[in-house]
Amino acid sequence: MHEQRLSILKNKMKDADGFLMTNSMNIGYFTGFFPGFPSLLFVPKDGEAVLFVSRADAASAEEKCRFRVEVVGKESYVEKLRELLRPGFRKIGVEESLEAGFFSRLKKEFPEVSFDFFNDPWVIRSIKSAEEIKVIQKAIEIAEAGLKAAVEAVGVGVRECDVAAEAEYEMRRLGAESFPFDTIVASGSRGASPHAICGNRKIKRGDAVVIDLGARYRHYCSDITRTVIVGGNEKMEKALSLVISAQEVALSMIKPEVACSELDLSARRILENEGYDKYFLHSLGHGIGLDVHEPPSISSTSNELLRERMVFTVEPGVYLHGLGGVRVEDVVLVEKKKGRVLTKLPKDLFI
Ligand SMILES: [Mn+2]
Repeated sequence: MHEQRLSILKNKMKDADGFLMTNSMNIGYFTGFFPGFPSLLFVPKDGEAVLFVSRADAASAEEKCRFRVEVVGKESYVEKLRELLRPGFRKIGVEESLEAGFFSRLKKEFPEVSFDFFNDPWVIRSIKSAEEIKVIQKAIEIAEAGLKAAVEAVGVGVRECDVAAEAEYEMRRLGAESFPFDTIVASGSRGASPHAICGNRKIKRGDAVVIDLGARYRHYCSDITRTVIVGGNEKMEKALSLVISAQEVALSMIKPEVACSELDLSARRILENEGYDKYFLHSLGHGIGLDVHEPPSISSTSNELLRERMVFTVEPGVYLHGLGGVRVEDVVLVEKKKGRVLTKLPKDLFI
């Protein structure tokens, strides 16, 4: 499997002599070993890949990495790299996320080499294998159980952080390794901010409560949002049903070759009909996998096309300043002719 992933990468190198990676998720994806400390993977176009790891990672890297492992001791990564960069290497691809300090060090140490940015590792990662889809499905099941536990905990007078605690406890019990982002429980006016985490605010009657959480399982992430309206609140209920319709329209359009921007715009148009598009403050969704946010970007400015076996979120929201917010988020898999929603939790969770 990892040999195959590396050969896909090598095929994308074109005129580059090799590819240098420091991103731990990329390294994990291509080698099978997810480093806990700074590491460097060098993949020459011709020849053997080498993973440089720190002494702290040495034992587990040797156990899990499918390729040659070199332990970096007192010497620096750059010195190790010098042994590998054969004279004649002219162009090396580096990740777009490469740390600026390390990038300028590389340019200084190897003036004869041009280091060009590539995003191929993420493009390759955006197409999921059957095995990856299974693992994501499990991460989703854990998050759904967490969300259910959160919804059961919601009530008048209950603090947001107590709702989050119930969700996280349930997810941990079900095997969540960690949480890919801070659990969001944002009630009442706090919900008007799309990324409010949870606070000490006590939930009141009439509040819309946005619950957005995820779990990490065998390195893969899930990300789900549901909004619960406590007691009645006509305005927020209307906003929520509008957001649900916007999501349904976007979901119905999913199939290979559709432009990601078109999905975003289709949801935005539904909100626009009611004059709510100006309250939709973020893009429609994002790819999900080893990272909770990865390509494809489902936004109005995205130039990517959907491809079979991409997995991403669809999460329209409406945020009314001073009043509150509503958002629903599901994870979808692109199949041959349509999108398959991997999330099963019902959407209209009025209580
Ligand atoms: Mn999300």
